[in-house]
Amino acid sequence: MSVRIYALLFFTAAVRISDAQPVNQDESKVPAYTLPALLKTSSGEAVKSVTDWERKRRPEILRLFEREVYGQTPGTGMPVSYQVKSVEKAALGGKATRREIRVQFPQNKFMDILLYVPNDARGKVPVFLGLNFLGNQSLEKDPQIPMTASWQRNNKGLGVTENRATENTRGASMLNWPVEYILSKGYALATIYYCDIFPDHADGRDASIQVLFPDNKVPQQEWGAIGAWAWGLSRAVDYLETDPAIDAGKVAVLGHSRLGKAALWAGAQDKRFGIVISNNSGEGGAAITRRRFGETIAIINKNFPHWFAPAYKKYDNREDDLPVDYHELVALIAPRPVYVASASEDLWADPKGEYLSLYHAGPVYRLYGKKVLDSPEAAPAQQPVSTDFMGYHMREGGHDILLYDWEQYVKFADRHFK
Ligand code: GTR
Repeated sequence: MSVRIYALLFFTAAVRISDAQPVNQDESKVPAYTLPALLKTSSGEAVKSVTDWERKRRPEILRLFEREVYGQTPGTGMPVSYQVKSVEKAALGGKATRREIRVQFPQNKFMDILLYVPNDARGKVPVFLGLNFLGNQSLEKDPQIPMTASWQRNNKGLGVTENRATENTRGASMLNWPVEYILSKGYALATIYYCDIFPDHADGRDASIQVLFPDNKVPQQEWGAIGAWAWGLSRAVDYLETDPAIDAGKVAVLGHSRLGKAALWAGAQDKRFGIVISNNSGEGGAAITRRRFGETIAIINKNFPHWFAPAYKKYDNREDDLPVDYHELVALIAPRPVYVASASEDLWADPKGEYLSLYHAGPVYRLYGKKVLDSPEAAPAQQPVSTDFMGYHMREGGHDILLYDWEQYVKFADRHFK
């Protein structure tokens, strides 16, 4: 099954639940809105330099996303150990070494990193890192990749019942993870099953890594699943920094859809991510929420009550009261390279709104002297646009991550990592 079908299950649910709140997919009905000023502090001071941005405005915006959107991410101070679970030196017909590394947290919590490194690499290699939807065994039809035992959403098509992955999921995400292509371009690939970190359902918290942080409970600001997934991505970098095959100064984090939201939030908080890529992340990710085009805050909070901090529910149907918008999430990544991608038929995620976050983050990149994307119009489908530090494309087609998307990410990463 591709991610597309998987997402469709949620999409139909969302449309049904939102009967009471019409979903707008008509550009002419996007209301007039004013974005929160990126370069003005909450006390009204103009932000004129990188120093002003880094000392005053950036921390302010980061705090607002913690308080009002994703919740607070706790620190790291806990014992963690790494255990190699399996090694195959002749994976992909001898082209790669495949390892699986268990990141063991206290209380028997863990996440398993599946790591491919090209065998013809000379020295340390840059790496793409992203969470996956169906388990590490879904990347390849290879019986040696251990089947995830973590919670999985039941799925008739894949024969998943009782929330446990089955053999049918082996290789089920191959179209989304063109492993050989990525390796052939000189990159390693690291991935983790997202439900190792937080099982993606409303009652997932008790089985998630969040139980390791019983004190992380400022009322209304408790972190949601997106915060936990982002935290897991940072723990993966902790590991990659110890791996002699990997150039941990060159980690490109990426994610599709809900995992694109997590990638952006991870990239915003943790400067070790050298490139941040959002694939069809939509509402609560790259899309400007004030446009109220496609999915809205009320819909996402209703369908996925566990994704965000409780505080985010205050903004159901009140987008204009949210003290941030998502161009500011992208701006938190500056001056590191950032890439946003949409799909032409993925109106639910608001392609135009996804582009506009990138466009409106431009002033911060300009503060750093970086060239920005300066057209307010999203580029047409299949015509990627980029500067060295900002990239965008709209793939023809639906909500998914496919080879075409990866080709653009590799090209963009090459400019910095090669
Ligand atoms: C949708 C959800 C989106 C997006 C997507 C996915 O149903 O409304 O925000 O995250 O799921 O993750 O595939």
